[in-house]
Amino acid sequence: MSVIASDRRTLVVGLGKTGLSCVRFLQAQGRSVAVADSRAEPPGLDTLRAEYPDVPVLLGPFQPERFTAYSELVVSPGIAISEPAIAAAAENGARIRGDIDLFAEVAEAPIVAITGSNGKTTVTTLVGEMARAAGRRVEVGGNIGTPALDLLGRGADLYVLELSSFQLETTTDLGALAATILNISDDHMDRYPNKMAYYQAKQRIYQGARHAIVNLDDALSTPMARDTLRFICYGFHRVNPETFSTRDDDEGTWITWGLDNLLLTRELGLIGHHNVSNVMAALALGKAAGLPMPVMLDVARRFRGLPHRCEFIRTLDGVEYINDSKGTNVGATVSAIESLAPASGDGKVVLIAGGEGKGADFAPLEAPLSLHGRAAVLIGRDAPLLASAIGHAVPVVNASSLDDALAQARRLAQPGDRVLLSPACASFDMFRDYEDRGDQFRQRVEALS
Ligand code: UMA
Ligand code: ADP
Repeated sequence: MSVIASDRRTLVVGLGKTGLSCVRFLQAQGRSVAVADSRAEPPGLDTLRAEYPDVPVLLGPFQPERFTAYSELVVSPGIAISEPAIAAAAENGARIRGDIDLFAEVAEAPIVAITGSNGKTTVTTLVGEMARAAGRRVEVGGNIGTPALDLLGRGADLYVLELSSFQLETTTDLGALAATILNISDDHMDRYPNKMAYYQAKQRIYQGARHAIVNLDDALSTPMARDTLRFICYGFHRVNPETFSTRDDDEGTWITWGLDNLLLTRELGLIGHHNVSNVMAALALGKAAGLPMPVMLDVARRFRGLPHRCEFIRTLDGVEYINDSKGTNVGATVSAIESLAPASGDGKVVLIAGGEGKGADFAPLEAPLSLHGRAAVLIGRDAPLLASAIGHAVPVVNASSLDDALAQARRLAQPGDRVLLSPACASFDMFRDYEDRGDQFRQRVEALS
């Protein structure tokens, strides 16, 4: 119809938050756009029609013959670029981009860019808080919530962006002041043909960067192409110059920079070994961005973490209840179990896990559960897969609902134990999202008597 015949050359694919931000940006630049979404009623449709009644919208299944009419596609992160209609447009010579690619071209201030399988939101928030405390006009966005393009025009002197592999696969030459891959473990294996493809998408964060922040405890965080990158490294128990690390002495465990003690880990408002790693990453990113060390350390002491991430709820009958609903992949749950296993006495972890596993291999859960697990209570679609992966490590029971899971976990836990909701899975089979899952868990735990 008229869209195909027209001279509109940019197609925004996807009409969620990102799609809307792209339309606003492209229209402000005077470029005419059309929008496609495979859903009959995409979330941003009413807003789009109210703001831009003239922008054509293609709804319903993507059709290759329609997409090939455009010379540029700006694709939302929720859509795989392997979609046949997108692949057909690419084969036809169309440029395939994403919102971060548009953003990088016009960003008005340096970018600190953070990706990784786990810890992105924690580190992004920490760096944002550090920059704010240092008096910088910082804007924080990306996968964390506010689309990057919506951060433009606010007078920022620094951007801190959380970036997903989905956003990075459509981004070329980001040119960040400081970039990091915090860690790599399996995630989104339902979207990638293999681990390498997921890893390569993450590596794109280093393209054109000035500083690479490298996690010495995860070799996969090292840039594949080094070019002119300057490294700032971090990792546990290293004594290297230009490196954030840790060192034990009579007073406890210190976070260090080179030979200097900076602060004791027990001073941190965050709990868990993985969060010490996150704090070191934030300090390294902040250092690359020129933030003063005393201000950063002060924020590290005050920052108490975000809801649904190893969040302490209450102690009942000598058992602590922890909400780690954001533990949505195997790596996150492994680190939550290891970080939260009671350090002294006979205390163990009763794990509540399950949901949509996104094609992940659950085998890495076996070892930490053998060491630290009392039992596992399984919920959701992939409970049988989990049961076969961890059934030799701990006693496993199935639960039909979150209420049932909590009742069973309470029955199984002994004084000194921790009941940990860290599902290693996405939530969509039983809940609206991970926040809904965590909120429901918190409410039920608070109501226990
Ligand atoms: N969808 C369709 N058809 C379409 C377009 C989208 O079915 O035509 C579906 C997608 O498959 C997906 C959902 O709609 O299930 C949302 O996709 P989207 O790309 O429209 O999402 P936005 O609302 O634009 O939100 C996106 C990020 N979402 C995804 O990557 C799925 C948000 O990250 C991000 O906060 C926002 O941009 C702003 O940058 C969310 C997320 O879940 C929190 N991210 C994943 C994660 O953290 O694991 C990567
Ligand atoms: P992301 O934004 O990457 O999902 P979050 O900061 O929201 O990361 O943390 C999500 C979960 O990942 C946490 O609840 C915790 O279980 C786990 N996690 C956080 N930081 C790390 C880390 N550095 N290494 C491993 N797991 C982590």
